Amino acid sequence: MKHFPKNFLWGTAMSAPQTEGQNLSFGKTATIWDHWFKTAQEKFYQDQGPKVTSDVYGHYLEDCRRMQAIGLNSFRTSISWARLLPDGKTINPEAVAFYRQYFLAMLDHGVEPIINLFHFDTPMWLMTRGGWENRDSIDAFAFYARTAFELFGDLVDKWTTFNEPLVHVECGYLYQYHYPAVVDFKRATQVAYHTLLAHKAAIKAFREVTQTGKIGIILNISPTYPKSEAKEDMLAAFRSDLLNTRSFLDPAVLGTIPDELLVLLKENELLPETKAEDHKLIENNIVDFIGLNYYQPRRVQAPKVTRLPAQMPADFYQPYDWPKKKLNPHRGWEIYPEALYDVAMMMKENYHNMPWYVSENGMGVAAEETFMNADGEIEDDYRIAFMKEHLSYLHQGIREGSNCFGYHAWTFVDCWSWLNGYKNRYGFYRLDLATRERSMKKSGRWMKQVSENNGF
Ligand code: BGP
Repeated sequence: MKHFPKNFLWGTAMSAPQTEGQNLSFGKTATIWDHWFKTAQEKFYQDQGPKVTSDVYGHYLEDCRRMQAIGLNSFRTSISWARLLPDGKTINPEAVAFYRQYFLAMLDHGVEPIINLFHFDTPMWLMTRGGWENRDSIDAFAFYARTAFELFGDLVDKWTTFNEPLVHVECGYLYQYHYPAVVDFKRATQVAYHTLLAHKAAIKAFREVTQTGKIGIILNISPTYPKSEAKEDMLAAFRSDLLNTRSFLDPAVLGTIPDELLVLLKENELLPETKAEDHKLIENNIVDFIGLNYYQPRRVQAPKVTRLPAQMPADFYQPYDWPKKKLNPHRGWEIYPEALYDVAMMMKENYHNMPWYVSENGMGVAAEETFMNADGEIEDDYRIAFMKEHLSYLHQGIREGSNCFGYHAWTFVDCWSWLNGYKNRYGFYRLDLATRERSMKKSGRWMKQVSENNGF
């Protein structure tokens, strides 16, 4: 039996744009996703867009009951910025009523809310002004954050600023999976820098508004493993970690941007525009905790040819296809649970053992109906095995002193996944796309036992 620490958080994560529905009603204005679906619908899997998603707007009360039914004591979702502040300035009373009822329903069902402010859903009113390339985005986000803390601070103790801030940067400005789908390394670093400052400005606002709650940030973590110990491969791995991990984790926890990162960006003419006062904002405004989303490792090797200045991250490191890898063929991601132990040790050794939790981990599988038994239950034994393995390595890290306080699975009810629509399912509950009904999967029953026993 593997026991987890007392008061360990067992829960799931979701986000506003992937679940709420009512995308252009009750006062909400368009985000980049609503706009992109309208203008480039063919990019989206089976034309599935952000309009209805899982209709949490109409189901949140029963959903909170369902969380309780499988023993979950916590839950992360996000507020939609474009719903709360449809023009960036004016508070939408319908949004306030909705979120208050939603958060109250969580509390009534013994589920602690962890509320995130940004999950890839840039409002269009901001995007038409240049989005995160515009320095005004920092103040706009800080105003939104302060408004949310003031409106919901009596119901919410744990907050996070951004979910995976690097993802909206790389998908929007390098790899074309998010709007505006441009490819420009220099613009990407500017967007990243403003995002970092927006995070810091939100922490500053939080400390001014409240003395009681806790605030953190959710980062995607893909620990880097080099192909070999050759100097060139090791350098590639070091640079990958600089760009993909330390770029946000160091400033969030340590209050510094790594010198090596600044040198690398400078050499490659990629430094963003900055102001002298930024330094103080970055140095102060340290988080209380970190959330880490872990799905897959990153295996790299030295690039065969390098361009100077670099045009893409591939000029610093290239993917290495490890022949022994275990693969989730649906999502195309490697399954490597061992990395969770390495992540736990990284937090302990390099980040003052700051409190942290696994804020997402899970397995997306297509055509799950093929695993449905005669009673209509999805027998997702692969998901149970996946989580058990990951939890085992996490447990080892905790036993060795890493300060991890929870495990949140992605996700609660199957949700809409950006360009992939409802292709890959992740939930403890299955979503019927025709009726929006939810039904518990075998993994939901399993999770109930795990949380009841605080281990397995
Ligand atoms: C994370 C995101 C989530 C979610 C998840 C699963 O990166 O925070 O929003 O989507 O990945 O990935 P996907 O939906 O791309 O399969």
